[in-house]
Amino acid sequence: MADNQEHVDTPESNYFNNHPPPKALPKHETLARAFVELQVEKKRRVVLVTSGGTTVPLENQTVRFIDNFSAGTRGAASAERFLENGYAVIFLHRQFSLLPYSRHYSHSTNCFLDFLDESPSSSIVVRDEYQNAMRDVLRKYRTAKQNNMLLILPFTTVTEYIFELRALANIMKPLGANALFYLAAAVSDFFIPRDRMAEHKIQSSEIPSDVSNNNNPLNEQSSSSSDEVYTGYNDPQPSTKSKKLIIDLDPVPKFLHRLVDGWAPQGSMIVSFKLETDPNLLVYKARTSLQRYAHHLVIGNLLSTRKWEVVFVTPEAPHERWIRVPKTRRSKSISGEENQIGLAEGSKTTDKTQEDGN
Ligand code: 9Z3
Repeated sequence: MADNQEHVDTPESNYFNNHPPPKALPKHETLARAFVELQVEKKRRVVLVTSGGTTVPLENQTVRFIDNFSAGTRGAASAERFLENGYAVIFLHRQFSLLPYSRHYSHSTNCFLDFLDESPSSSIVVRDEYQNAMRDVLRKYRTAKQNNMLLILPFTTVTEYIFELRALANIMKPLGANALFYLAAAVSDFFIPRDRMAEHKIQSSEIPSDVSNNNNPLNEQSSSSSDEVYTGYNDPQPSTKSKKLIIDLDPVPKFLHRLVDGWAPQGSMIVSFKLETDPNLLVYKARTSLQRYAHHLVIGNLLSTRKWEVVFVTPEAPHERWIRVPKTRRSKSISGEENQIGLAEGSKTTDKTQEDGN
């Protein structure tokens, strides 16, 4: 069976069979194939870094969508560390989220214009105090580009993300043990299946049928006396009168399982992230994920402390290792950005026990 065809009747195969692939996929596949071929020739290790949040559209012609939290800092910072450590990087990121290197100058608090000045001859120059830091970033960026070490591919929706992940894993097959998957993207757990999605913008009031018979859920799915708008429902039974939008989401099939068991090359390493907000749940959820999918490493982080501490949960002892940026290193960088754990080099580690003092 070809790796990108799903013949068996599972939630994952139904997902692929019932959703069209993203329009950009053939172009991305061509770019990725050429990139991987080059890295195989050069005997380089390749990491697929996923970064940013996936969206869940409420309408096929999307005006509204649900989003997952992620600025893309973890993914972009980690991609830089991988490049510095000799990896070629496929950076699969949410369109317009942070990118390796340019992230230092593209934050809303780090606008690149603040780093520039006009010289006496009217040329645009980098201000003196930022010269060293910017030269350093520029050199690293140029080296990565000139050596064909960085391939940047965008996604927006959760469906695009999943199609891209499967295709890229398949293209990475020739890399074998030289492939690494570093899944930092914040992936939605819920979505509206395409066959239950409104085509046009969901209306909050009823549209007369002689104006439009677009699939306004209010027109189609509810009685004219109701003020509830349903989307994602097969057969809603509205009961009260209020201006509510009620959304019915399905669980996204568990693709990590398919990545580990089939899509990823034999011998490759798979690292996933677990994001929680409740400190009591984090390690439990990370362990459960590791047991369920039997991959190599789950990196757990809490929304509120994710920039300073992460926990590595592994199948091998010590099973749980906390990595923390010491308080003294949590200063702002020259570009005003706070230090953030990328690959955690130089950070302090503790086994099992959580140290105090954050
Ligand atoms: C993470 O936990 C990332 O570390 C963050 C990074 C999204 C918190 P930022 O981009 O934040 O630096 O602002 N990613 C979550 C990965 C995720 O959604 N994992 C799935 C899950 O937890 C499984 S693959 O269920």
